[in-house]
Amino acid sequence: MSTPRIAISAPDGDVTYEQLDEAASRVAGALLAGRDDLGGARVAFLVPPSFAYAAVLRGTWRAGGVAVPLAVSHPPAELDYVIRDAEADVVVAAPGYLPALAPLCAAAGVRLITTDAALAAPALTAHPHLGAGRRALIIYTSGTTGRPKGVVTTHAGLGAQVSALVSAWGWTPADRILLVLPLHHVHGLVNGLITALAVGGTCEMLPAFDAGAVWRRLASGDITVFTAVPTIYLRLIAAWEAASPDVQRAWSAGAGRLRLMMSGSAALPVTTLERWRALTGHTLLERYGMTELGMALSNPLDGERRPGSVGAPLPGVEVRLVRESGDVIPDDAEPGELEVRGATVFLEYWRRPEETQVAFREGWFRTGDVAVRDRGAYRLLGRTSVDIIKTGGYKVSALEIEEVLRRHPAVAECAVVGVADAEWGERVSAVVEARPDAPLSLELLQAWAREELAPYKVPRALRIVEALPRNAMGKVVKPELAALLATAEPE
Ligand code: MLC
Ligand code: AMP
Repeated sequence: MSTPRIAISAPDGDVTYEQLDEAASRVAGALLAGRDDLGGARVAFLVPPSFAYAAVLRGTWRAGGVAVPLAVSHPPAELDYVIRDAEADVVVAAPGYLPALAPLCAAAGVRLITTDAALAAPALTAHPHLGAGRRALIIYTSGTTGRPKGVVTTHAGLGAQVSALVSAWGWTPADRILLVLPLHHVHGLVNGLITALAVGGTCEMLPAFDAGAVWRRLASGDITVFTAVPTIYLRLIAAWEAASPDVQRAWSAGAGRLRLMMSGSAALPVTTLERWRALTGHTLLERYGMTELGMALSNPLDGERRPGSVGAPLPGVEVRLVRESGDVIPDDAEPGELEVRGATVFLEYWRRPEETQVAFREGWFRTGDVAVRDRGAYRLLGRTSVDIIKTGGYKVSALEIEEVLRRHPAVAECAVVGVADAEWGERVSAVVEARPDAPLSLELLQAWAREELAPYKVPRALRIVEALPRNAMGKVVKPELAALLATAEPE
């Protein structure tokens, strides 16, 4: 008799596909609470990386619900925003998060259940029919218009995203991915968890990123696939350099046995790619994606992986480059905005029809990323908006942070930008016009912002100025701020 396949290996145990299936049916039963079909009701859930997380995700779908993963790193203000914006029908929480969520759910009038209760419910026996066009997932992402928006993907869209990855990256049931990324974004959730489960592989989850723990697991010989953001590779390189020569040898040899190591969510510096190759023998496979698209461009599994390039369109994905005028760019070498079309593209921004409409041009999704094509492969050059920051692989809206800072009593006006940073890619930085008679320091402002914002959105560098640089129209000139902040030490 063959040993049953392990679906999830996580801090709360190793579970087989059969056990996961049974657990998902219990969660579905708890969510439905006697109804036949959730009919697209939103199920928000705050669950750390675990078997319970996968059971809630699958249980939500089995019951006909739309999964809205909440971020374990977010303070109550951001959780409250998502629960309300998504108009969640129910919130499922790991028991440790009850104290934070109970008051929010009570105030919003939303049902709150624990993962323990959901996993102990009687298993559902009859499932609602799930048409592929039904909404499956809402992931919140920042944009250039204030507060985060919910990106809605259907079951068909998710299926197309996963199929593209399985065929491009050669996923098989023999794969075991080591997952250390947060599960409220597509990199960890779709590329990691959902794809591994879709092929019948194993998803091994660590509770959070820890460089030593990751190296030990990479060196174990059990792992076949690893994916991370550039900041994580830098942390792993730093840990390797601090280790003894024996440990270094063991780690390098073990990591060299994986079949695939990938980087994405932010630009991979060529120096990081080269250092990683020297340590492990792997040329990281860099790819480009977005919450609205899943993955769109990728270097090849077999064949030349070009440093500094994000490769060619994945199967089923069409891309084009467009001038500001809207003309499509026919040739290599001329940069333009990257636009994407295909079955992987999201359905809509949740309850934001106007923002959904302007995000598309002639049926093509406008990414806001500027790229150039070179012999069939694409290189990213930047973004069309200075108000989008990528830090540690997280997308952050400068405008959202400015709105929060402006509420501080000592802040007369402020402007937030991303400043290039070796560790984080970009670092969230602020220039503030302080009120003349009010005391202000980085610590005070950070403490203030931490109440409202996730840690990666809190400004790390600050300049206090008498007047922000403005143009003749009175608009703050952000490029000038970047130069000012580039020389500023954290205060
Ligand atoms: C955290 N800190 C930061 C920071 N984030 N400082 C500056 N800039 C940032 N961005 C600070 C914290 O406040 C804290 O400071 C200290 O660093 C440690 O915080 P932490 O939360 O414990 O950070 P850490 O665990 O070290 O996290 C680093 C990380 C994490 C790289 C593991 O950022 C991460 O998991 N990033 C992945 C994001 C991701 O998955 N993105 C995918 C989006 S999908 P103090 O002072 O309190 O000690 C997407 C599409 C695609 O982009 O293409 O994939
Ligand atoms: P998100 O909205 O969090 O899904 O982030 C998507 C954004 O991440 C894209 O629009 C790009 O700006 C950025 N991104 C993703 N992959 C890469 C990459 N390989 N290189 C540079 N930027 C990337």
